[in-house]
Amino acid sequence: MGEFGMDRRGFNRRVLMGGAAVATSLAVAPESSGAPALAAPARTAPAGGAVRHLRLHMERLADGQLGYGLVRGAATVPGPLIELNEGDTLHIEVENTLDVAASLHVHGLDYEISSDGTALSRSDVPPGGTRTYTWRTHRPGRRSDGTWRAGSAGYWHYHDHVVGTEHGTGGIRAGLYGPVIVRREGDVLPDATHTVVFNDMLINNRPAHSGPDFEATVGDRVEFVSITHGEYYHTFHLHGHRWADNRTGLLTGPDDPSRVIDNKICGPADSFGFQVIAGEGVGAGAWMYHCHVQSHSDMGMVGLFLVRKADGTVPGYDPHDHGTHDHGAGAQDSGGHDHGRDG
Ligand SMILES: [Cu+2]
Repeated sequence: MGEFGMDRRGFNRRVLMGGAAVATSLAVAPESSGAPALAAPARTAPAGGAVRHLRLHMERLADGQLGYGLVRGAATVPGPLIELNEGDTLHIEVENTLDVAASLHVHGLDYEISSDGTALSRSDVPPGGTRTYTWRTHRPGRRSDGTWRAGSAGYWHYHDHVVGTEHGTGGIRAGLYGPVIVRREGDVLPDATHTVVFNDMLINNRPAHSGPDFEATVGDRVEFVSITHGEYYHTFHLHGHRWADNRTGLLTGPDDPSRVIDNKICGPADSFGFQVIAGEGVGAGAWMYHCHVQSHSDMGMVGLFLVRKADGTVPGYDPHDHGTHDHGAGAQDSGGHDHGRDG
C-alpha cells in the first residue's frame, strides 16, 4: 500500500470553526465488501453564534505561486478551508508578506464595505501591511415584510481582488483563493473535505495530469468543494458517485425533489459542494474525477478519488502503472482537509 497508506494527519490543514471536529473514535471501517456499515448516526453541525478570530498570511510560495496560509511560511494553494456555522462572526487578521498590495474578498457571507477587499473601497492590504477583515453570517428567517431571507449556509470561497488588476486577476491566477463552508445547525458533517478548484486549465494550480488525488476508505463520508476560476467554463464529474443538486448535496428525505446528478457545469467564481459515502454500492477503486469538457480532460484536468478497501488496498490500481499521471509523491492531498476522526 505504501504510497496511499500515508498518514493523513500530516496533511491536516483544516480550520476548526466550532463543533465540527468533535472527537470520534468510531470510524468503523466495513469488513471488505463495498457495502458501507456506518456504525453511528452522522455527526451534525452545532448552532452558530460564536465570535472567532483567525490569522491568514498572503505569501509567495517557493515555486513562485501565491497562497494564503494559517501560519507564516506555510501558505498553500488552495488556501485553508474556513468553516463557520450560521450566526458566527469571524475576524481575520490578514498579513501581506508580498511586495504588492493584495486582499481578501469573500463570496456569500455578510461583510461591510470596509471588508470588501478591493482597491475601490480602499480595503486592500499594502505590502508588508496587516488588515482585519470581518465576515458575518446569519440564519434564515422571515423579514418584517413577510418575505423569506436566505441564510448564509452554503459552499463559498474567498480570493484576492487586487493583485495584477483591480479584479485580482493576477492574484487568482497565481493561487490566491480558497474554500469557505457555512453550515446550518443540523447539517451532516463529513469525515473529510477535499477542495477542487478549476482555475483556467489547471486543478488547484497543479501541473496538468497531476491530480490532485484524494484518499478515502470505503464507507467514509467525504465532502467535495468545487470552485471555478479563470477564463473558461468547466463541468465537474465524479465517477461512481452521485449527489443532489441543492445546498448540501444531500437529499433530506424520499420526497426531496432535488435532482440527483454526477456532473455539474461551473463557470468562473461558481462554487458548490456535496458529500458522498466513498464506494457506496460500488466498492473500492481509483475513481476518476475530471472536467468533462472533452478537450479539458484530455489536457489533464483529471484527478483520482482513491477509495481503499479496509485493508488499505485499491483494487486494480497501480500508481506506477498510470501513464499520464505523475504519482511521484504518492497520493496527493492538496486541498484536502481531514475532519475530526483523528481526534
Ligand atoms: Cu474544463
